[in-house]
Amino acid sequence: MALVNIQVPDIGDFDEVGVIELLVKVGDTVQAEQSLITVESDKASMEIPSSHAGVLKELKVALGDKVKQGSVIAVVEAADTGNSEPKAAPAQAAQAPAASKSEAPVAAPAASAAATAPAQAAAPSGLLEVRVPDIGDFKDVAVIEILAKVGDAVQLEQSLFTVESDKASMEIPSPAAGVLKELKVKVGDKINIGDFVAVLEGAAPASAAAATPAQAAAPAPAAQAAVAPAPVGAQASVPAPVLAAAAHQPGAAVLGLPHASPSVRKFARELGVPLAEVKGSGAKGRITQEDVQNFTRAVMAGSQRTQAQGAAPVAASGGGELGLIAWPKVDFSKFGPIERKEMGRIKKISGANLLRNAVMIPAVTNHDDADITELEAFRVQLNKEAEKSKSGVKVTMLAFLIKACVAALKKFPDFNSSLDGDALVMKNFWHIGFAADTPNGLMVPVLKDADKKGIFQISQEMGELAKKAREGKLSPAEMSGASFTISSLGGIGGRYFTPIINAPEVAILGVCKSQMEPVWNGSAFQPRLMLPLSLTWDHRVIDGASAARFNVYLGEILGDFRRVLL
Ligand code: CAO
Repeated sequence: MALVNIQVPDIGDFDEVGVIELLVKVGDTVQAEQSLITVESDKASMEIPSSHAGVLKELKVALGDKVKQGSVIAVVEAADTGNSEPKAAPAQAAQAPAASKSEAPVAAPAASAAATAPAQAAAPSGLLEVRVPDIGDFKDVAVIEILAKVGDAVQLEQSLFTVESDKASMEIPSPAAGVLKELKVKVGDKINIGDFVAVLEGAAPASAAAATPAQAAAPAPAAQAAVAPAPVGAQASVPAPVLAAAAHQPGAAVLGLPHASPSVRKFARELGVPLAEVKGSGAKGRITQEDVQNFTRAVMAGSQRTQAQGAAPVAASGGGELGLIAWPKVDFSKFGPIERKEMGRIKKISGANLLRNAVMIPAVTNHDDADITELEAFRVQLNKEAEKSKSGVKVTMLAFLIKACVAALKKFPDFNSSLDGDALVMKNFWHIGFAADTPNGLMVPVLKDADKKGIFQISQEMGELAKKAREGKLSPAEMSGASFTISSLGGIGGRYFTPIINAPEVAILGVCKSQMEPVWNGSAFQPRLMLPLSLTWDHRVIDGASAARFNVYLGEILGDFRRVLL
């Protein structure tokens, strides 16, 4: 019996990764290769295995800690040497994780893999053959989950399906944005590098791909894909499979550790769903996104309780939970003809996010009106001038609203923050998301650095982003980083509504259609163009008085736009 430090092995180019899951506790008997913790970067999640069998004496990391190669994560009182002994000598395994590369959580194949990676062939008709990228040394890996269906508009890097070997599970990403015309694999199929797995139509390979089609369309070598995020510039053209569960050994299954792909794990974490309590309906009990959604629905409906909630009846819990009755299940066909239509992927994803945000945020909405009579006249004049000069940039009210919101956010910085535990993360950037109605559902492109841009530039970029959104061509980067969001229904109609906050932001502005109204000026009613504003805010961060002040200030700027300069 000897005490052995368990260190983070070679995890490739990742400098520091966050601990997102503790899979064992002190006192547990662990197997060699059994996963102890899960770490995650923005590209991959990996389980860090124990190099030795024995009893866990100490866990040296907590959730949220950052670790890197060589960090000691646990101390194991190692069992007798024998079958359970790792292949590398203990001293080596403990001191030089890189040396035992074959036992590292993610095998890093030789760089020459890039040369052998198959190109994605672009057919002349605008069809793109999608082939399996370099997935390292894995052969005949099984498809365990299909994540997109024929007809779906898929984004660049959107995962199409998940494969799993005994060492890792990976999501195979789309090498371009486009419409999925054909999916040539089904659950249970075995695939290898280079296999022709799907056809995309209208695919727009990223710019680098256009420059050198054969090379750029080739997926990232697995060495990069597995352990190192491609440099930012290269990401768009070389989608990297996301790797996880690198050391899934039979021991893990014995322990009943949840079996799920990285995206499902992330999804579950976002919703706060304990994966260990979810019953998987996929192959070999794998937990799918739908299982997580069903679990959430069941909890919301009160028919399922998490272990954390315990088995106490809701009434006895002092009302601290959502003790809702079950969702009504009605056979509508009894009342007339019906048709069942499955919801699209974007709707499903945004639905889950909206539900979480609606349930978890104590949100309040303040309604107000802004007098935009002069501003609208100015906007009309600008558009006339643009028409004459053929500059082509059309200015809508939303561009002014973005600029006005930046001014209000600067005056009331709490509205430009995010809640992180007991702290507020104040953002010194002003990236404004705006809801866009698209054939696939609601998307929120983000206009970056709105504070540094003029009305024309904002209008132009907004038009481009909205077009991309409607065509399903927005990249993940174009949809992330917002510090505040505006949802404008002004082009459609309506008076007021209560928008749901786009977490982790803390406020959102809803805007409806302006209309002429009689407004009392102290001596007479005057016809004024009034814009209805609905500001929803997180009451944990903001209070009603600040929200009222924010709306008043916004109204003052929209009423006299020169104030934006003050
Ligand atoms: N009051 C009166 N008219 C308005 C207005 C307002 N508040 N806002 C826009 N309009 C007018 C525009 O001036 C334009 O008029 P013309 O065609 O005569 O010039 C017309 O309405 C259409 O504008 P638009 O909607 O194309 O442009 P926009 O910049 O206002 O909005 C976008 C762009 C992408 C936000 C919008 O097209 C959109 O998708 N809105 C829906 C957002 C949504 O779904 N929100 C709900 C989220 S919660 O489910």
